[in-house]
Amino acid sequence: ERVKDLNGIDQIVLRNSQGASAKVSLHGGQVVSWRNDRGEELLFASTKAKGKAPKVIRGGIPICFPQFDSCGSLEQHSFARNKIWTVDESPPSLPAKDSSGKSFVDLLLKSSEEDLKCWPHSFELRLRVCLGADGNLTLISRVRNINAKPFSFSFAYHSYLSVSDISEVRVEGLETMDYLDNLCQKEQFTEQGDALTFEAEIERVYISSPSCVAVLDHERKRTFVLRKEGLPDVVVWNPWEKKSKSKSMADLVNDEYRHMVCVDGAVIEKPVTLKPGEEWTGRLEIIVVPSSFSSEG
Ligand code: TA6
Repeated sequence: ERVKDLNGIDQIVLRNSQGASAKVSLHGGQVVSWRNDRGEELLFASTKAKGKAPKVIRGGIPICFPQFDSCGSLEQHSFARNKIWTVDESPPSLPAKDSSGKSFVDLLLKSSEEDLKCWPHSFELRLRVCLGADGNLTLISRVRNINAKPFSFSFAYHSYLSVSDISEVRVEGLETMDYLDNLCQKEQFTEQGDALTFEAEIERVYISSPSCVAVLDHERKRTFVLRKEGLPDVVVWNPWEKKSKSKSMADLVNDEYRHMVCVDGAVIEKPVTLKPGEEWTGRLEIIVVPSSFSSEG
């Protein structure tokens, strides 16, 4: 069904027959909520964040396109997440349910005159958000170049996962992977540990990472398994205390940083180049499994 947020912007609510739900805002095409069949919220959202247009709430899964971070000429994580998207009516009406009981919505963002001023490339970005009959969340993005010349872009599903306490979180699947450390001028290192744990601020881009990464929340006996296609990199970020108190993180209050971890399916190190008419697809599926399965689980 459709509801409205604090600013009167439409949100689409997806539900499955088990009672799980997801909520997608037309503001940025952002998944702002994903609940399991017990109604537990699986994504982090800052309590203070009030979705002020054009600022998005801090949390959920912002879509970072056509540029992740501020490594280019555009603003932090660029503009797709600050725009108002539309429901893509060409597929079946929303929220569609298909035979397997999954519920999905198709959203569309087309480059506007305003966008072309800061990023002179005509594109269509289609996002399908799907809540499976088993409660899993799948996001499929398709970027099409409808321009007359090639363009390149980076992309990330900036996923704020809700965790009991960051010091109890382990990330598996990135062992021995090379990463760029954004806290050390993006210098390249190799992961040594058997799993990534958190004792301080971390902001890393793991390059050519495996298709499957697991985020284990020890206290809640819950593991998020992220399976990705077309997204060769993984961003792992937690601001820790000092950065979370900085001006740029004004919407992270008190010790909220302890209850979130960003593990983003992304394509950053080698941006995608599309010729006119070409299309790229980036697919992320997040599965929640009980207890501390390893990433092979
Ligand atoms: O995850 C990497 C990062 O670029 C961090 O540097 C931090 O700025 C964060 O993303 C910011 O995300 P936000 O949702 O605040 O735009």
